[in-house]
Amino acid sequence: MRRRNFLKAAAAAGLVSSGLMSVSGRPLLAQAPEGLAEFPKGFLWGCSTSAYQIEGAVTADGRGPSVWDTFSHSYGKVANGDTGDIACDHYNRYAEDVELMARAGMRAYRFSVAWSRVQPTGTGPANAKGLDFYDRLTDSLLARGIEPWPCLYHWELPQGLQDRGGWTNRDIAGWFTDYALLVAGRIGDRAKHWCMLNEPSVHAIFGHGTGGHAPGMTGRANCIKAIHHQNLAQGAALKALRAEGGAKGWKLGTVLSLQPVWPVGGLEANYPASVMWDAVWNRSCLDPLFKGEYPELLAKDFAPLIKAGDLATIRQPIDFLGINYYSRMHQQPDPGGLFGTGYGSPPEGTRRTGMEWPIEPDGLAEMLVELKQSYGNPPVYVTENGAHFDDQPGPDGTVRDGDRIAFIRNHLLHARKVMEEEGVNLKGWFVWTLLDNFEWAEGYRRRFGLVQVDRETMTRTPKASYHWYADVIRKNGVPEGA
Ligand code: GCO
Repeated sequence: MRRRNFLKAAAAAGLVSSGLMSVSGRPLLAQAPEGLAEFPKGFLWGCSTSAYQIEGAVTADGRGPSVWDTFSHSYGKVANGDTGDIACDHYNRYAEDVELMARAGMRAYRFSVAWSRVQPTGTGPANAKGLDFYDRLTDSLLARGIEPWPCLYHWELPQGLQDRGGWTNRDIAGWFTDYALLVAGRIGDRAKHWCMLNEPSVHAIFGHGTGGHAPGMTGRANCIKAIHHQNLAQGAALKALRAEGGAKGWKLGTVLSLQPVWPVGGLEANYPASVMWDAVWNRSCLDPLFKGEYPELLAKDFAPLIKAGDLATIRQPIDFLGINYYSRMHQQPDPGGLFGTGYGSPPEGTRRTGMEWPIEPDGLAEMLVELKQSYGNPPVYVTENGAHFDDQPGPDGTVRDGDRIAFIRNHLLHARKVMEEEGVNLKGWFVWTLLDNFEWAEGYRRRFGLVQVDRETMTRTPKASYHWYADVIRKNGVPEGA
């Protein structure tokens, strides 16, 4: 079975790395007269952010501390000692940020809700003032014709819940569901698209396995617990929201980081490591959600945690799947790694972003095809794609971030190709991200924004990529050569 998967991945890779022409030489992209790779009518264009990375105002209006407050204030955890205390001051400047999105023509905005604004210690009655912020934000988005896409959890657990074990405590499924209902009860009359979690496997791996992210827990067992309990919480919340939201027309989904995993150098010896890492990173959340089972390779890890009914709770119908894609991962054996695997190099000659992540836009196409072939071709939105490059303002103060433009452009073109050629069900695109922001353990030294933020004055200055993306939205396609 392992070998079959590998061959399938290799076939998909061949399929998508053959350039932008079909074998017959027929151009695969719809070419408008002016040379535009057009997207289908109604394709949804927007951007994504997350609360801790942009909001700041960490003690405003009764917000309680989250694990990221604790972590970023612990010595040596974040580059340069940066914290999200001020971040982009979006809490106070949200109207200006909504205006920036509107001026670019964006029609959807995925933002996350900070649980500890809503329930300062994680359980109990709602803090009305905290919810007021998301109420104001929702109204201001709708006033500019932008669909609000709230994401209920983007990694900032209330510290009060971490003190009770956080994601290693299975009671969190109930805590999360109560919280989800409070948020949906407040803005669900206007917000129709709901994302449950952001990248649960990544949160489990870095936050609970390797300890490089908040809450800084470590070990394979904690990582596995965090995966299972996030899956369970997601299932319970989906079920509860589905019961409430039928009449309100809610569209329910979740967001996973999906990155094809390849064996370093294509070597047979590295193949088991790649399959193992694929199971942890991708399939430990995909498989239980779509198939009601964990990957065979991890069955022993999960077995002690699974109680009767858990897998049925996790396997919920969803209206859409959000996928965050940045690169492939290349794995090889590493006895010191959490699952006996470790990162290795991509094929020689592969370019990299400022994060050192390989630039592999065909990996997105590969993943979209895999979702079609193995998971029933669900409606998919790319809910994050973008890049950090060390772009600096030129003498006139503007940032000409050609690398970022090329990055997003190439990912769009590869996605477009498999939409047309393979019939993958891609419905929209959310660039990561609007603003240069707090990039977790990397602090502010990494900048993914379409808009530059001056850290002293908080002045927002659109980069060249912002104007380019606005043009893509206006044309509903990627202009040739741009
Ligand atoms: C993640 C998150 C974002 C990141 C982005 C760039 O994937 O880590 O969803 O919060 O900032 O992906 O690393």
